[in-house]
Amino acid sequence: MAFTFQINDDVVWDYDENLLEKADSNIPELIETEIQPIGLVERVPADKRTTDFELKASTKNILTLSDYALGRDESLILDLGDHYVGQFTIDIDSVGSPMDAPLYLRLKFAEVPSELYAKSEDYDGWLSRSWIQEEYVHLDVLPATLQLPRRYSCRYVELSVIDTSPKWKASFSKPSFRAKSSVSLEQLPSVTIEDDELKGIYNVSVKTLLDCMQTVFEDGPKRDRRLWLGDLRLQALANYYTFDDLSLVKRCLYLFAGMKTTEGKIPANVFTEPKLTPDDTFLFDYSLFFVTSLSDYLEHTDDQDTLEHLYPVAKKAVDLALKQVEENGRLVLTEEWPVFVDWSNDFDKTTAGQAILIYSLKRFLLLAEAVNESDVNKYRQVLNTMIEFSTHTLFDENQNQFIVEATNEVNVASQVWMVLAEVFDTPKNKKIMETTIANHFPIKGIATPYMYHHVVEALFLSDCQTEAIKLMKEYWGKMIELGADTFWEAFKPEDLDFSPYGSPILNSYCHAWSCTPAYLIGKYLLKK
Ligand code: RAM
Repeated sequence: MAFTFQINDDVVWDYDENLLEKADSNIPELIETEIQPIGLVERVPADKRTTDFELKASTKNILTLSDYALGRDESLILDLGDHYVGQFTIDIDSVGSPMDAPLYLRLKFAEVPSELYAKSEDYDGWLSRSWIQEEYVHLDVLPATLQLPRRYSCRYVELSVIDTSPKWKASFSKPSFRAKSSVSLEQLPSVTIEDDELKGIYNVSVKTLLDCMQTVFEDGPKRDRRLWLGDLRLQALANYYTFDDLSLVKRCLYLFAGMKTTEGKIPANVFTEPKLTPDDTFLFDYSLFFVTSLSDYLEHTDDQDTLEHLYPVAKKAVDLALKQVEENGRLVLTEEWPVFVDWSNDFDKTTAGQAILIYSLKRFLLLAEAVNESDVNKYRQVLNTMIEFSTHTLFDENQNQFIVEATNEVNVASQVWMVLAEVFDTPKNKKIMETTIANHFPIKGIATPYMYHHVVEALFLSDCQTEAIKLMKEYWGKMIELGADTFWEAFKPEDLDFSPYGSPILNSYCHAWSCTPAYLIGKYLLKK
């Protein structure tokens, strides 16, 4: 089932002002840090590089930046030394004869080198090209301080002079980047990770999370810069093991709870600017992740007030999802409310969807028990029927794998989500994962760290720790090998140019759902 743009303009929204007020009372104050570029870098010619993730240090010195005056078609690339999210300022002057024409300048902000190699004009994908972090500016009078109003997410800033005039050139000085986040690395607990590769992965995960933590848990500070439920669930988990910023999680839970449809459907994402607005996009699994995120939050905080306020919302969301379950326990998905699972369309997601509902129902039952829900048995019964349907109809004993009922397709996502849903016990889950490894590894056709996260967690949960660590090192480690300062939204090791959007220039390279090694390492490998 594919998912691009959804336009559901017939939706009737139910705003709960009390819940939204609670969300607002937890808006964090952002921490700002002034960053200066550490150097200048240059592109590497195509015949001298193996991937578009390569740049080389320039022979020019950042300390004498103002000496390198630029005329028509000349450019410089500033390197901030790490990935940051914030605002950019630079002083510009003219050198030479009087300034007899405006300066026409292009600034490009890139999270990774490949964005600098990509030509914006060639972009022809399905998401808006307005996400490309690029500005064209005219300056009529120099000297001037150029202070760009937009917030950027980047490591590199390219200054390209489109034109000055033959009589003068533009010279640049005092570049500065005001980085922002709701948390600081100083808040991290001190952890000892002996294995250097895992330590590197942990550090990049934490930086990814930090850069996505703004006034909400953003999915990606470059794009889409908003709160998505599927991302929130994983960020919150990683946050519990790292920054432990509970009020930001609380804020985000209240935002979703305060903006649902009248039937209780929770949107896949919400906007907070210029005012609180739910997006008319709905994903079956994401709606359920409100319930699981609330359960995770409760497990971590024991915040009974929040449970009391948000339980009715969780219950309505579950009731709505259960309307799609047949009496025999089969979940029937629809095109109007698709299940996401991964950006790949190479595999069928029906069985994974069934497992996600079981996984969520189990967590809902914990909430229901905590509030002494009178209908708790009704939910237990549906859960049992769904498990029975999964173990009898969807599990093929001969193959030792879950299938997709309509086609008999066997895919990784079905096994992984059924293991996470724990429809079988650990020894049986272990055998399922061993068969999955034997038949499907090295994995192909999975497009995101989001789905890889679930594979790794299923391995940990089924007692396959060695394989879990191996996969984490191969997948997230490969991004580091390619130069990642923060982890990416989409990454297919077998296809480095992959993008769900038609061009990698639109991909986000600091993406919430890829920060989970911090959680996986924290939960499964570090002693508490
Ligand atoms: C994209 C974003 C977001 C994700 C959704 C499904 O637009 O990358 O992170 O949750 O898709």
